[in-house]
Amino acid sequence: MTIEFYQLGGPPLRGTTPRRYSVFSFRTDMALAHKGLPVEHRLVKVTDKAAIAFSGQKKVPIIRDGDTVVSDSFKIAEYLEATYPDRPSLFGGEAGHAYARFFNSWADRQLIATLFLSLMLEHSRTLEPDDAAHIRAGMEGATKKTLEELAAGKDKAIAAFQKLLDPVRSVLRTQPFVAGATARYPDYILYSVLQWPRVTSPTPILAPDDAVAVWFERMLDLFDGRGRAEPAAAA
Ligand SMILES: N[C@@H](CCC(=O)N[C@@H](CS)C(=O)NCC(=O)O)C(=O)O
Repeated sequence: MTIEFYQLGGPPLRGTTPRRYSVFSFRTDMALAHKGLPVEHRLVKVTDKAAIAFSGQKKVPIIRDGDTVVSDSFKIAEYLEATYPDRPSLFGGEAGHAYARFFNSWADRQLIATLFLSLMLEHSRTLEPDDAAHIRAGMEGATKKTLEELAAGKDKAIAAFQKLLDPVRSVLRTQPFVAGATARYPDYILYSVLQWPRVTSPTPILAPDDAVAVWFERMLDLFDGRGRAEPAAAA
């Protein structure tokens, strides 16, 4: 059965295909590709809460698999792993599941928290006016700073983000992927954290020879270049 996958969509950066820009949905997108499941993509505006009211909450990603509706990217990964055990494993067993849970928490609380607010001004400029106003109100309400004030901290935020990635650089010296010999869910988490800036801001976040940037290029090539197909802000 085809799985319906709801994520955020906005005006194309170039061409005619609407751009996708939900960081957490980039994880789900790769998780579904990893499992090789048939997917129907549904893009929704961030302001269109009516389109996702069936899920009983206001955020994406959401999947609908038959009668089952699951929201929250990590819960979706757990659902896919439990429901489709005969497909390639996202976690690689119980220890891998625990590692992915840690990695998810680290990425959200450290990586995203350090970098993303400083890119929200550029991000909002790529959206339709109502969606941009929604993002501005949400971010400024949460931080009590304007998007312009947050953007002024961009260089510092990028430097701090690069430093946070040091353990990943160390791990990538001994294995090709964050999760080991092959890409699994922790790789998709980190991929999402780099894919969002890639499609949001023309400012490079990593030097091209950074081991994490080299790994990210490999991630963009997975599943027939699924990630690379999303237009980069800098191109
Ligand atoms: N912990 C959730 C976070 C989901 C989330 O924050 N999604 C954002 C898009 S990336 C959203 O839908 N925001 C709705 C809004 O800002 O109104 C997950 O991992 O899925």
